[in-house]
Amino acid sequence: MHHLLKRTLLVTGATLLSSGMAYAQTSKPDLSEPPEIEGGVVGDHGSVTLRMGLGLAESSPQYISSQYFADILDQRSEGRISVNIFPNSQLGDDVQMMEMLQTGTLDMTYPSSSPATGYVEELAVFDLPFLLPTREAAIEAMRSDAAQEMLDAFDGTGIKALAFAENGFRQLSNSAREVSSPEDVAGLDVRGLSVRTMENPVHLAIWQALGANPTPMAFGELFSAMEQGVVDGQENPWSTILTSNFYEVQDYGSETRHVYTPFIKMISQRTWDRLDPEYQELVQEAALQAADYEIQLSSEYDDWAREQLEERGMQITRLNDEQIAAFQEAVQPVYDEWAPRIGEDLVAEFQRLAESAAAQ
Ligand code: TK8
Repeated sequence: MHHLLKRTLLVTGATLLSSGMAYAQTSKPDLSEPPEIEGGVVGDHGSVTLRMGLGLAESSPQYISSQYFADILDQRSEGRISVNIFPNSQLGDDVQMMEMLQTGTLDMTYPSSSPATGYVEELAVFDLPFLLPTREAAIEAMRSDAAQEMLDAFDGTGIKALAFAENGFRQLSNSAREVSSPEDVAGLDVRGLSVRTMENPVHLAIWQALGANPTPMAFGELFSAMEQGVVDGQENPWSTILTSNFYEVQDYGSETRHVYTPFIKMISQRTWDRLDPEYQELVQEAALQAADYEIQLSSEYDDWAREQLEERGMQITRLNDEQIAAFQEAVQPVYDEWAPRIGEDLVAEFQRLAESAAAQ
């Protein structure tokens, strides 16, 4: 759908809405309630206020699960531990907020694993394209011993990594053309798509292998870059494309599911070291509970967000097995380059976990 037509429809929709004639647009699906908060009240070790910076919007699974995290701490400390959440990248982007944890100017953040490979390079295993084809495989991988070793490997960086959660399956969106093949990305008689990537070398390699012109960029700059035509497209889960309003500047979506990205719930080592051991135990437990809830929310968002995007005018192309296979073949060079650098054993372990999840 041409973006001018879509913009007309949006204006029409807004007019109808203001006149009360259009249906109410809910901001999120009918989400599961968070699990009952279990566990007793911890001892009184003083009052603590934790400042947490998030990249995504208040309607995102990332924010909603962080509220649950805050509720657990509040209830089990009788209000002595409170969490102030700052969403929408208002305190900075993933890289900046991780640096703020290192200096102690921010207490917690919840970035994607991809921009954190500078701290723990093995995290790049999650960036290998099509490695984790299902949510079951991704959960097996995130809850594996190998994944825990990656969290532990943050020791000494000034960041304590508490738990993996779900950002989700990444999908391509763009404002130039429908894409259902690597040739559509590269453009045969037109230029290759300019695609924003996260600040991560494997993602850069993926889009180079597909013939795109990739541009690493902080998430907080992405909307205006697309609005101004600095980049044609980007890639994120449907729920992010919806809750960050990317559909306003992106006409086409392609269900590539090319990478499953985790989030990592993190706390500043300086903040952690100041907490009483009983508070530390509670924060760690609450982080894992919030991470499990976030995975549930994200799975509930997936298909609903795609339908919402189509209702808002995005033309979304679903890819069949042969079309996915063409993308998998085109990005094989990424494995040739990066599997040895990440560690063949770790890659093989994740492939084994993915196969065992598929067999269940
Ligand atoms: C939000 C980011 C975002 C990520 C990206 O802070 O940068 O595209 O997928 O969700 O972590």
